[in-house]
Amino acid sequence: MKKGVFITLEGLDGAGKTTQINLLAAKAQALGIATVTTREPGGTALGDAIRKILLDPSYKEMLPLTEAFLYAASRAQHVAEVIRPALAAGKLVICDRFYDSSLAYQAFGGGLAFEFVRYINEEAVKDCKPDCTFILDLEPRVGQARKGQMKADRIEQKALAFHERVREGFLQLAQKQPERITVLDATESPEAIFNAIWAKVAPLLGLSR
Ligand code: T5A
Repeated sequence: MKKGVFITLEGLDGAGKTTQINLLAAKAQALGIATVTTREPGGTALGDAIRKILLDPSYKEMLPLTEAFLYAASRAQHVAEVIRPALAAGKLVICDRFYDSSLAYQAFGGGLAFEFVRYINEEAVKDCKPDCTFILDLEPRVGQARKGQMKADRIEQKALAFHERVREGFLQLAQKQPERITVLDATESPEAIFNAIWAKVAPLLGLSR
């Protein structure tokens, strides 16, 4: 069924995902490639409503389990409404965070059983898996410093140790699936990072670099 190309960007908050997604989408569109950019949590009306709940700092009591179900719920809706139809139409889909964020944040960071988080997300996405994933890796402090004075959301307010575990989780995921996941040094310049991303994405689009 899948005809398009599905790319995901992952990493800690402030790693530069949005910056790279904008560069990648602009390049693809300039080449005439039909492109959809989207994000998680969110990407649909229901998903955006779930996003508000998930990131609202006033819900301090939210259990890791509640969090995991809400991210998976947003993802199921997103796959069905946006990602799967766009791929079926042959489009390039670039998504800011996906499945791997739940494994890194809710399992490695939040301490939920890895197999449980994997299971509910397998149910959410079924066969709709990324062709290629980039993890923009950096120290949590660097990402937080980049975000500067912006008001931290509920996840960003978690302790530094949480974000260290998330980072380690992302790196372990990349070690397990090197054919899909590429780790990039997020402290390089945006241009250097983009060149590394394009070198992997261009062949997937049937283009030479
Ligand atoms: N979450 C999400 C889960 O816990 N489980 C899940 O399953 C999912 C899907 C989402 C939160 O939810 C959590 C993770 C998150 O905590 P969000 O608002 O979507 O929250 O936040 P992020 O995805 O983290 O997005 P951010 O905007 O925080 O970070 P980006 O997009 O990675 O970074 P970007 O591009 O906005 O850049 C940040 C700053 O750095 C600069 C930019 O100009 C900008 O000022 N910058 C660079 N500076 C130096 N060198 C570079 N190479 C730079 N690239 C960008």
